[in-house]
Amino acid sequence: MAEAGEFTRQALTNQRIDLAQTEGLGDLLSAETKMQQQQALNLMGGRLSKKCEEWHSIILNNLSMITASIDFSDEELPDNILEEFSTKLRDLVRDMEAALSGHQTAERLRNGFQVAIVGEPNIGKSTLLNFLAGRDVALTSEIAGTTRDVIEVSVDLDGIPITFLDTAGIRDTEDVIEGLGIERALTKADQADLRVVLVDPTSERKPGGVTIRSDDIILHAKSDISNRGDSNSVSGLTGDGVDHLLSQVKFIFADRLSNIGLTAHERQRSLIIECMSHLHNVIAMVDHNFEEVELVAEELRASMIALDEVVGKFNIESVLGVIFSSFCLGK
Ligand SMILES: Nc1nc2c(ncn2[C@@H]2O[C@H](COP(=O)(O)OP(=O)(O)OP(=O)(O)O)[C@@H](O)[C@H]2O)c(=O)[nH]1
Ligand SMILES: [Mg+2]
Repeated sequence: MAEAGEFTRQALTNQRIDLAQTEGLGDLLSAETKMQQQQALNLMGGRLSKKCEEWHSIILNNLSMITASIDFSDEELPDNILEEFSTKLRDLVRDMEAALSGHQTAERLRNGFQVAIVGEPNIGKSTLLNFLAGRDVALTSEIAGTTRDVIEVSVDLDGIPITFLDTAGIRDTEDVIEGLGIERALTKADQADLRVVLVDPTSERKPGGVTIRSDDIILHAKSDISNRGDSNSVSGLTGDGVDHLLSQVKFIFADRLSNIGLTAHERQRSLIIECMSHLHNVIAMVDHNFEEVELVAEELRASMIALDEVVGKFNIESVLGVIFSSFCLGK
C-alpha cells in the first residue's frame, strides 16, 4: 500500500497524475476483488510510469550520444562505442519483454479469469454452476440439451476474480438451436483460461469436440450416486468435492499470478511493442554498420515518442480516449 500512499500524497500536493495512472484510477473504480484493487493501486501509484521514465532516460542518453556524433564528428563512430550502444539497447529490449511477459495474466486479473464448465449433456454442469453461485441461475432438467446460451457467474476466490461459465452439453445434434449453443460452448471452451470437464464415471467418455488440454481439471460427475467420493469427483447436487475443486482453481491461478506483467491494458502493451520495434530497427542498423546516423537517431526518437505516449506525454486524443474507456462516459 506504500504506492497508494504515494498517490494520495501526490493528490494532496495537487500534482497531476499521468495517463497510465488515470487508467489505474479507472481500474480501481471498477475493481471488485482485493487483487484487482491491489493491481489498480500499483498502476495508479506509478509503478508502470516509473519504469517508463527509467526506459525513457536510457533512450534519451543514447539519443544524445548519437545526436552529438552527428553534430560534432565527420568521422564514423568508433566500433567500441557502437558495440556498447547496441548492448545497452538489447538489454533495454529484454527488460521491456520481461515487463510484457505477464501482460495477459494482468489483463485477465483486471477482467476476471474465465473458467468454462464443459461436458456431455445431462452430466450436471448447470447444477454445479448453481451450487457455485449459491442460487438458481441456470435451468436444470433431466432432459438432455437443456442449456443453450452460455451462463456466467462471477466469484471472488480469496481476491482472485473468477467467472464460471456454464455451457451447452456437447453432442451430435439435428436441432439447429442446440447446434448453435454447442458452437458457442466450443468457442468459449477454447478461449477459457481454464476448463472443468465433467465426465461420466461409468463410461469415462470425454465430450467429443473438446480437445483436452494438459491443465484441464477432469472430474467425475454426480459423485453422490456413483459412490466415487475420491478427489477427482464432484456433485453439484450435494456440493461434495466443490471445496477441493475451488482450491485447485485457486492454486492454478495463484501460480499464474506469480508472473504478472507491468502492463494490464492493451493500449500500454501495444505502445511498448511499437517502441520495441523501433529499437529493433536501431539494433539492426547498428549491427549492419549502417552509415546514415541521422536515420538511426530518427528511429530512436520514434521509439521514445511511442514510449512517452504510455504515460501521456502528451496527446489530448489519447487522454480523452482513456477517460472515455475507463470511466464509461458518453455511452
Ligand atoms: N444425483 C445427482 N444428480 C445430478 C447431479 N448434477 C445434476 N444432476 C441431475 O442431472 C440432471 C441434469 O443436470 P443438469 O445440471 O441440467 O445437466 P447439464 O450438464 O447442465 O445438462 P445440459 O444443459 O443438457 O447439457 C438433472 O436432473 C439434475 O438434477 C449430481 O451431482 N447428483
Ligand atoms: Mg445445462
